Amino acid sequence: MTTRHNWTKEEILEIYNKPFMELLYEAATIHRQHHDPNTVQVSTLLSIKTGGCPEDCGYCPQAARYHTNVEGNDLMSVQQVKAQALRAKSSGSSRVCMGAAWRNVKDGPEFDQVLEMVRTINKLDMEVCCTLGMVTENQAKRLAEAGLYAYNHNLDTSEEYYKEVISTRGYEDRLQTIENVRKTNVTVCSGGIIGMGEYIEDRAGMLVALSTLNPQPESVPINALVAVDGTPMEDQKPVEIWEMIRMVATTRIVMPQTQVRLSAGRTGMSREGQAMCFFAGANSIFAGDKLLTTPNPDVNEDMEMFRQLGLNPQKAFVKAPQPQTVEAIDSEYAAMGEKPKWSRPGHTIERNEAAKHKGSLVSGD
Ligand code: SAM
Ligand code: DTB
Ligand code: SF4
Repeated sequence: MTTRHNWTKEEILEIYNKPFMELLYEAATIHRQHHDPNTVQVSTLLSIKTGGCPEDCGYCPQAARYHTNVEGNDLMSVQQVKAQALRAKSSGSSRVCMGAAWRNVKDGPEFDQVLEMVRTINKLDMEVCCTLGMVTENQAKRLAEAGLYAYNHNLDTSEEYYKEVISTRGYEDRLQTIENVRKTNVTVCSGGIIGMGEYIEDRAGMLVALSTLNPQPESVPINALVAVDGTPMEDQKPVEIWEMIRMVATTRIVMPQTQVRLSAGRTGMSREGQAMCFFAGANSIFAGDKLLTTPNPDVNEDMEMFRQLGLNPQKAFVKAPQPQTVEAIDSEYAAMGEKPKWSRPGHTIERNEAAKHKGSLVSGD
């Protein structure tokens, strides 16, 4: 079967709403045609710069404006990152994903330090992924030359619902960053979150946006919202496992070649539930005792689950070759004088405003 890039919302909704057993069977069949069903890619998350983010993403504990218990940290050192990457490798991880609570990458010493982290991890023969917010074409190129394997930049939800979740940037900006990464050899990791109060139509809308990209993202993370106290979404009800399985299965069917990543929210899922997700086509996970700031299953528990299910961690670089580090000529980039024009829609989102003021009312007595 060839990969289609013209899925419609109606078609995707029809798949999502199929009788459960039909959906599972169809997804599992497609999964087996394209992947080894017993192999799961394991990626370790590392928050290299935590908290203090200027954005207003309604789900995010790292947004400075909400009153969460996240402790902000400066950028980690290259040595700290190397030590963590070695630990991750010894526990069976083939990829390290470094996250920064930034709106976008800014050229300068901090970006240079991130480039050095990328070079260092690539030299350990691990796949390196970064999620640093919006990047320009030049920045994507510099990351590629440092040896970056993947860039994570989520669409999060449908274009329509995005406006109700974030006001400090637009959907177009997200798509533009993905396009910038696509101009390099770096693979694209882009997915979203379910359980933010969206309609099923929004889930389908997000899958339309992702599956009509050509090529489709090599990796699609499906996160279940982790509702964190102090964020505008603190009261959202947890996603039911059935919804997660349906979302994974539908993603697998419309993006047969992609690695579907069972992402945030695994601490709330039973082993049986996760096994159903793997059966429905999930073939990668985020490992590590923490995601970026919230809990994740213990690494040993995950390894025990793998043993129980007969799953094997995927080796590094089986899907795409190891990137070669190219000596970057920084002056060339400086001469380009690139000035990114990221948007700032700035409309008002009631629940985001309320969350911003809530903490000050409590502590302001
Ligand atoms: N600042 C960068 C950005 O926004 O692209 C990178 C880090 S950001 C934390 C990466 C992704 O984590 C978000 O796009 C979102 O999909 C996911 N995420 C953040 N908070 C979450 C939460 N509470 N529950 C589930 N996923 C979450
Ligand atoms: C993704 O889609 N999920 C990961 C990764 N990409 C960077 C992050 C999940 C973050 C969950 C909330 C937190 O731990 O702060
Ligand atoms: Fe900042 Fe990223 Fe969190 Fe949004 S999701 S507040 S951009 S760290």
